[in-house]
Amino acid sequence: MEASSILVGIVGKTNTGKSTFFSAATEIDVPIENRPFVTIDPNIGVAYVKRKCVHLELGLIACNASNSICKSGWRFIPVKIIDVAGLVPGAHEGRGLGNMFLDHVRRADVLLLVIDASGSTDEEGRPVKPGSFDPIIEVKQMIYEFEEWMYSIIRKDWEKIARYIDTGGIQDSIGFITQRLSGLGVSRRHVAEAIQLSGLENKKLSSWTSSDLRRFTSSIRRVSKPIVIIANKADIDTAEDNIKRLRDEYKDIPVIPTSSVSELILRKSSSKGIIEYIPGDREFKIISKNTPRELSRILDKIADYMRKWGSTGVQEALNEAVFNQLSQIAVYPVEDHNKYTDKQGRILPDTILLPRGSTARDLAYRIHTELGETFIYAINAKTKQRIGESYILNDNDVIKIVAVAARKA
Ligand SMILES: Nc1nc2c(ncn2[C@@H]2O[C@H](COP(=O)(O)OP(=O)(O)OP(=O)(O)O)[C@@H](O)[C@H]2O)c(=O)[nH]1
Ligand SMILES: [Mg+2]
Repeated sequence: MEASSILVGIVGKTNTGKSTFFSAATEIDVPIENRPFVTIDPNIGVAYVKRKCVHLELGLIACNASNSICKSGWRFIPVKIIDVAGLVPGAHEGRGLGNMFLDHVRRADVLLLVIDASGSTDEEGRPVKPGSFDPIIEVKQMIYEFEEWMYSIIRKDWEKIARYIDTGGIQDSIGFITQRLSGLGVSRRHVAEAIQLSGLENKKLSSWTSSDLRRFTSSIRRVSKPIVIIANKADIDTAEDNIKRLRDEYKDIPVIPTSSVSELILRKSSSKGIIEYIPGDREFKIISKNTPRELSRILDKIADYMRKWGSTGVQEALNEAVFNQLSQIAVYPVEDHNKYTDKQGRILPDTILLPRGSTARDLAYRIHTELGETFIYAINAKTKQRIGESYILNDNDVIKIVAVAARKA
C-alpha cells in the first residue's frame, strides 16, 4: 500500500546544496560540486517524514512496518522528492539553464527552497567570500523566478479563456480554470482560494489586467506550492546572523537552518557502521573503534553544530513541509482492531498520510476505490468504537474499515 502520493520539490539558486540535501534525504549518490549547474537532469527519489510510531502509544513492544519503516520507535513514512537544476536571476528570460526544467516540479505539492544562508555564493552561484551575498535577496529572486515560470504557463491563452468564460461559453469558471491548470497540480480549492486571496472575486475575468493576473499567479503559487526556506550551509559562521534576518523578513514562511552536508556525512557514516544515528536526532554515537582521524574531527564539528542548532535540519525541513505546510496526518489501517494486525497478522504494517480533515471513508478510498465505494462503517481501534463514514480522522488513528468488498473477500 502506498503511504502517500506527496511530491516534494527541491528548487533554488544554483550551487546552494540542493543535491546535497537530496542525497542526504534519500541516500542516493548524485553529483555534488562547488560550482554552478552541476545538476542538469532531475534526481528523483524517496525521502521520509518522521513520526513517533503509534505502537509505542498502544503499549506494544514492536510492529511490522511494511509500507514505511519503524526504527527505534520512530515511523519513517515515504514521500517522493525531486531535485532539479539550479536557477539564476533572469532564468525566465533564458539565463543560466533557463527555467524550463521547472516542468519537472509542476506537480510538486510543496517546495523546499534551498538557499545559501551563509552568503558564500553570488547570485550566479559562483563561490565568493562567506557573507558577501545577501540570502534575503536570494529568496526574493528565486520566488520571483519561480512565479515568472508559473505566470508564463498561466497567461498562455488566458485572454481567449477569459473571453470564452465571460461570454457565457462556460458556467463553472472555477472548474474550467482548474482544468486548465491541472498540469500544475492545482485543484479547485486552490483556484477558489487564490481568486479570493487576490481580491478578484467580483471582477470579470476578461477585465483582469496583467497585474491582476500576476497577483493571481502569486496567490496560486502560495496556496498550491507552499514554500519552506531551507537555510542551508548554516554550519558556516556567517549564516547565523542571516538566519535571524531571514526570519524577521519572512514571518509567514518557515525558515529551517540546515547543514545538508552534515546530514549526508552522518547518513554515510551510519550506513558504514561508524556511528549510530537516527535521522533527525539531536545527537549520534560513534561506535566504530577505528574511525579515521580526519572523519573523527569532522564528526566532532557536526556534533558541535547539532548541539547548537538542535539537529542538522534535514529531517525537520521534510517534516515541516509535509506535516505543517501540507497539514498531513498519519493514520494506520488494520484488519483486526484488537490485535492491530492486517490479514497476514502483521502488526501495524501500514501508515497512510492524509490531509487533516479527511474522513473514515476518505481513508477507505485511499486504500482501495472499491473499499471506499462499499464502505459500511469503521472501528476506531484505540477506543473500539464504531464510527461512521464522516468521522474526521485524528492524527495517529488506528482504523479498521468494514466494507462489502472486504466481506466478500
Ligand atoms: N558548508 C556547507 N556546504 C554545503 C552544504 N550543502 C552543500 N554544500 C556544498 O555546496 C556545494 C554545492 O552543492 P550541490 O549539492 O552540488 O548544490 P546544488 O544546489 O545541487 O547545485 P547545482 O546542481 O549545481 O545547481 C558543494 O560543494 C557542497 O559540498 C552545507 O550544508 N554546508
Ligand atoms: Mg544539484
